[in-house]
Amino acid sequence: MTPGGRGTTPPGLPPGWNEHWDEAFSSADVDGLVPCRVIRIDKGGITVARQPGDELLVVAAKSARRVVVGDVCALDPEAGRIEQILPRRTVFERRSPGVSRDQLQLSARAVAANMDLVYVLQPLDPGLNTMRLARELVLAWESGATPVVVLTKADLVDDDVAAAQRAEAERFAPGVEVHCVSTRSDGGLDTLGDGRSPNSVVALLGASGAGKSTLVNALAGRPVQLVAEVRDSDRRGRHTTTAGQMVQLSDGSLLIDTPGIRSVGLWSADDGLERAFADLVPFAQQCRFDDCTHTNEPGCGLLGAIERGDLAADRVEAWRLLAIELETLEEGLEERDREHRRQRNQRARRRSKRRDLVALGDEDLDEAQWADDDELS
Ligand SMILES: Nc1nc2c(ncn2[C@@H]2O[C@H](COP(=O)(O)OP(=O)(O)OP(=O)(O)O)[C@@H](O)[C@H]2O)c(=O)[nH]1
Ligand SMILES: [Mg+2]
Ligand SMILES: [Zn+2]
Repeated sequence: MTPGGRGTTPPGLPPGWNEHWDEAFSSADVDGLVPCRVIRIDKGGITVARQPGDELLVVAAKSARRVVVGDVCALDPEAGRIEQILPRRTVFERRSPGVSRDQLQLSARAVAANMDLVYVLQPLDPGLNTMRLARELVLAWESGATPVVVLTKADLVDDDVAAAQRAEAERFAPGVEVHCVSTRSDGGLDTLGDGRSPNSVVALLGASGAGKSTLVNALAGRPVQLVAEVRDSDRRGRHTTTAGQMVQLSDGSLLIDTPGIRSVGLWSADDGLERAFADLVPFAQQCRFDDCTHTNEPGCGLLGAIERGDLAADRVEAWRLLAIELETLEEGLEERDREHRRQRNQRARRRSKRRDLVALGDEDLDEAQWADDDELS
């Protein structure tokens, strides 16, 4: 925890502690262990807080190696070792970095846990990217937390431009609160706080340069995260934040800024997709064909809704692209599982062949080896 943070957590308990964690901790098998919360993960290791203001560098037992910022854990205080991760209430997961959609080694990586809200940040300058917003909302919903859209850098655009982009964001985020903020003029930061209750945990999601760390610093009222100028040439960020960190605000709420959640590769997110596109779902259910691709079929509920003006074409297109991406991912996962099973069976067959060979006399060996080669070819 960053020194100076005043929480509403009772003394002696980790930041963001509440009845849920009380119950979860007391029903876990934690004899001799104490509760803690992971507040930073960087090259130096894992830092936890046993109470607000506390910072302790620890290690993790093998079973707890995959801790992420926000995790609530059981700590062996003598050994300085995390023994257990308590079940996560929400978790932000994304596809592992560097793994493309069509490769077999698909895997998920958790990057933040136990948040109540996800602030989805998009800068008003250079401007809203609705496709990215749609994708980020899918991920935010999928985490189990509630998304809030935060349009940043309001001081860089005229009011009418901000209003138009806000309307566009609302169109792409039905049922989600949308805020325009500026950290330069303090604009909108107070109303953003109205949605947080003491002890609520907020993760920040957004592209590099969107202003996540600047927002953390502004809300914390002190420089707790590094900030870098966006490049003038292309207005892109520089991937400044290299460690995940949880910061406590004076109202007791906790913010999580992690480099892992600025990039947004979808990971199995069917529920998230349905939540983010809840406005489309009733129309999709009207399609005449179960395997409708919503591109040219007669009796397509979505195309009909576009024609009647009930849905916007760009919104349906965003949904179609994300749905295809998820489907491709699922197929990739199935393929990966099939491949794993095939390799396992092959290894088992080879092992049993080897056992047979040992049991056979020398003169039978050649023939048996030929049989093995036949089978493999
Ligand atoms: N004018 C203006 N600039 C802002 C505002 N918020 C952020 N910036 C600038 O945007 C740039 C990027 O901000 P960061 O907070 O580092 O962005 P980030 O999202 O944390 O980026 P990564 O750590 O790379 O993921 C910095 O130059 C900030 O000063 C704002 O409200 N107004
Ligand atoms: Mg940052
Ligand atoms: Zn259809």
